[in-house]
Formats: sequence, structure tokens, C-alpha cells
Amino acid sequence: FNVSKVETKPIDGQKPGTSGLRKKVKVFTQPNYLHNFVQATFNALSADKVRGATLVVSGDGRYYSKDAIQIITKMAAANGVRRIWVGQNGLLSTPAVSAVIRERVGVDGSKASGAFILTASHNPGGPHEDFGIKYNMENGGPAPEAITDKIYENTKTIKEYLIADLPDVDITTTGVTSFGGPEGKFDVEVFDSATDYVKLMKSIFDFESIRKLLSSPKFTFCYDALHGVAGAYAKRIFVEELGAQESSLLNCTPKEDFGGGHPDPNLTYAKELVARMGLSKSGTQGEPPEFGAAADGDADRNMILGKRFFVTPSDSVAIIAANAVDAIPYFSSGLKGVARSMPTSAALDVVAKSLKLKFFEVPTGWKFFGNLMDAGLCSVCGEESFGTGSDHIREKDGIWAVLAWLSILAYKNKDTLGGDKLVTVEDIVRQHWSTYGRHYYTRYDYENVDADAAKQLMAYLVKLQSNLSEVNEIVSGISNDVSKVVHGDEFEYKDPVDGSISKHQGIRYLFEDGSRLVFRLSGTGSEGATIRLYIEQYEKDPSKTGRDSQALAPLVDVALKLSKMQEFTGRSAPTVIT
Ligand code: VG1
Ligand code: CO
Repeated sequence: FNVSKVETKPIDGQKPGTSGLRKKVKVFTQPNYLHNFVQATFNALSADKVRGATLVVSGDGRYYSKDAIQIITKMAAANGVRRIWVGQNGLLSTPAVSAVIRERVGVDGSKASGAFILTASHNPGGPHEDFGIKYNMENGGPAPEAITDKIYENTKTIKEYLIADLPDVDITTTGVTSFGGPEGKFDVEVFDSATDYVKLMKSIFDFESIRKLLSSPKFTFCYDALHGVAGAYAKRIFVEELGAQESSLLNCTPKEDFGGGHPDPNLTYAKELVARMGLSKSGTQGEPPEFGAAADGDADRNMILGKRFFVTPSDSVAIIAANAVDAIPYFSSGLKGVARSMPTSAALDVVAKSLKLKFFEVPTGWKFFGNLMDAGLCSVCGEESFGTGSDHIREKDGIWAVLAWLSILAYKNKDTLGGDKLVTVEDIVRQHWSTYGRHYYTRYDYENVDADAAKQLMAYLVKLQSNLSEVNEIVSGISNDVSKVVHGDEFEYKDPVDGSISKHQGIRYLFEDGSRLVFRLSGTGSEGATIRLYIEQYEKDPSKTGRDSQALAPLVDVALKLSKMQEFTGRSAPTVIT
């Protein structure tokens, strides 16, 4: 093949957010838009990570992925990359990409040093919806800010990109296609999307004990991939390896437009699963399964449900951490430490304290956990946004979280599966609350708010936070049922491993009784601004941990009035509550 240099000009707005660059498909398909970003990425990496390197290119299969894979392949060849690895049909979940970078050995013995992941995660897909791209490094984790900043700087000065005149490569069948270029050979290796990931999961969990649980007539199961890429793994793992019935899989055929749905595993968007689990307001058809779970588009998120019971993601990571050593072989020699993102509830903190584990609070986004894991400081971590994971890879992992829960259920039921009483998801959570206390928690999202209005609201909160007596005066005027604000700040993080500092990571109001209000702007939206409001209240008294989430009502009221939410945004209600 031949390589050409194509002249181009900078395009505005190519700044990677919390998890890569996410925009509407019609933005990505503008002339040179993807090309500029990909070349800017190559230029941001050190030469040895490009020339002669092996890179993975795949994603959640959303609309425009197939075209993007061909473009990136041609640009990689032109930039001196030696090999491109593609999951069959371009499909690899985000956690599987991380696993492939870390574990996979190519047919010729090669190892990958990075990946372009093509996904906009939980955002809808299709010609009028979102596309996304992010770069992951040699450790399998998202590029750190030093690299994403460099990529963004490069997009502002780019003048040309390189592209090879390769034919389109068939990505529907596995095997290697080789080409000869000006600098020698270039290979495209297409491989099965699930093999490496399944192998890794089998090395972490006791599949035999999970299989016993799933085959017990007392235990019923349901998994909803929301037509995302998790479907490419669900059948292999849950049905073929673990013996679940095929009818327990919902929406497990990956689709370019996620079947027109919003592939976000929460109580609002995973409607079918929510109804099956008996949690829908409109009632249920028959007896719900004992366990249900869902994934997002790229399968790094998870939602865990019991029969008529929702497990908050903040509780989920705390419960996994509390039980990991007993229930999951990978952790049998102990946890190195645990970590959560700042807005995630402090349920994990209480577990860490009681088990005397190292504990870290990092900014939102998975890239901050990676350094801790690489340094051997953290085994289990999670975010309130339905993300849970461990140091087996450097991304959050939706199916791992489900297997972790199934392992805990198998462990808790190991002596009693033959009897008639099952220890349920709800039992496990209530037991956890009575031991550690309960963190009531809710998140309000205001999507597609006018960007200036959102900025003003945040600026107002930053200013207000510096004067606690004024804050407390306002708070006491709103409600007598909340405690006093004792601290306010803008969260800032110093990475304990490399010393890098991340500023402006959200505004916090901390209350005397452990309650918290957090406000931050989303870094993953593709339109306007999204304001996230996180509300949390701690209840230690076991006689009070059974109340429903109405317990939070006074604090919600304070949050909305204190921030003048309606005044700034014109919104009387959030877009989504999780
Ligand atoms: C959101 C979540 C954050 C998560 C990120 C990527 O970011 O809040 O916790 O890590 O999405 O998840 P933001 O900046 O919009 O709040 V995914 O599943 O999109 O890779
Ligand atoms: Co995701």
C-alpha cells in the first residue's frame, strides 16, 4: 500500500471528557473529524507506542463503528503501526478491550500496547445519536489526563494526517490479513470477541459454585444487555459456562442503535428488566426472578437487582468489598485496598475502616483508579454511576460485577441450597446495613441544560461554599430536619502515585451527621451541560435502616433551594433520578 499525507485544519471542540470524545454521529462524520482526532492521538503518544506497535480497535458496535474501524486501520498502517487487532464484527466490550491489552497473545506471539475503544457508553446510538472514541494505554486503562490534554492540544494545531490506500478489511471472519507497505508488513488480526475475557473470568471466580447456584430450582436469574455489546458475552458466560436458561437473557443481541433504546442500566431505562423484577409501578407478570442485572452499551456498567429490590451501586461495591475474600477465589489472600469516586456514597468507607483496608477517594472517572491498581494499592473500586470493578483489568466491568454478586450469593447459600430457604439479594443488603449502617443515596441529573446557566449555578455554589455561616443560615431557613454544614470545598485530588493534581472535581457540602451534597458538571454529555446533584445521608441506628428513600426528602429540599436549581436552570424537576 501507499501512504498519503492529507492536509487538514483544526476542528473545534475535540476535547476528551471523563471518558473520551463523545459527540453526535453527524459531528463525527464531518470531513476529517475522526481523522484529526486519531492523528492527534498518534502524535500524542511516544513513537515506540505507534511505530511497530500492536493496537486494538473495537467497541460496542454502535452505528458508525464499522466505518471508523476501517478509517483507523488505514491511518494506523500509514503511521507505522505493525498490527491492528479487531474483535469479530468490531465488537469488544470496554472491559474486554482492557483484558485483551493485558492478557492476549496474538497468533504470532505479539502483545498489544494500546487501544482505540469506539463507544459512547450508555448514550443512545444510531444515525441521530452518539458516537465516541477513547484511547487506552498499555496497562489497559484510559489514557491519563497528561495524554488526553496533549491530544486536545494537538487537535488545535493539526495540519495533516497520514492514511494508507488499503482496501477495506473483512472484520466478520476471524483470521489474519497481511499487507505490504513502504516500511514492511502490516497485519489485521480479527479474533473472537469473548475468548480472552471468558478465560480471565474463569481464573477469577469459582464457576463451579456459581453453576450450582444457577442450576438450583430455588434460584432464578435474568440478565438484560439492553442490546449492547454485553450480549456478545452473556450467552457464552451465563448460558454455556454457567448453565443459565437461554430464556433468562433479555436483549442480548448487540444492535447498532441498541434497538432504539437508551442503553443505560438504571431503574429508568432498563424498563423490561425492571418490570420482570417486580419493580415497575405498572405491576408484574408472574413471580419475579431472585436475581436480575443489566449492562450499558459497552458493558462496563452494571445494575444489580434482587426480587422487587434495587441495590444502589454505592452499596454494591461496599458489599462486594466486604465479602470478596470469602466468596471470590481471586481475592482469597486479602484485599490490597479499596477506592471509590468522590460522589459515591461512603458505604465503602465504613467497610474499609472496619476491615482496616487502605482507602482512597478519587475524582469521577475510571482513569484515577488505574494508578492505584498499578501501584498495588487497590483491589476493589466503584462509582455511584453503576460502575464496579477490580484490579483484574483497568476498566470497570459490568459482567465481573454480576459474577461477583453471584459468587456472594453462592457463598451465602453454600450450606443451604438443598433446604428451602434461600439467602436472597435483599437479605444480603439488609444484613450489610445492620452491620455497617445504611447510606441513603440518590442522584438527580439535569440534562442538556443551557451551558452558561450551568456554569453560573456552579460559580454561585463555589462562592457560597466559602461562607459557612451564610450557608447554615440558608439551610436552617429551609429545613429543621437536616444537620449543620461543617465543611464546604471544591474537590481536588492529588494522585498519591504520580503526584499529579486534578482540580475542580465537584463542589461538596459536608454535614455534621455525615450527610453530603455534591454538585458537579458531567464530562460525558454531547449536548449542552448536564448538572449532577448527589445526595447522601448516613443512618447508623439499625432500627432505622429499613425506612424507604423518603428519608432523604428534607436533604433534597435543601439541595434544590440552596443551589437555586430552578432559578438558574428553569427546571422544576430533574431529567433522571437514579
Ligand atoms: C459519567 C459518570 C462517571 C463515569 C463516566 C464514564 O461521567 O458519572 O462516574 O465514570 O460517566 O462511564 P460524567 O462526567 O458524565 O459524570 V461510561 O460507562 O460512560 O464509560
Ligand atoms: Co459504559
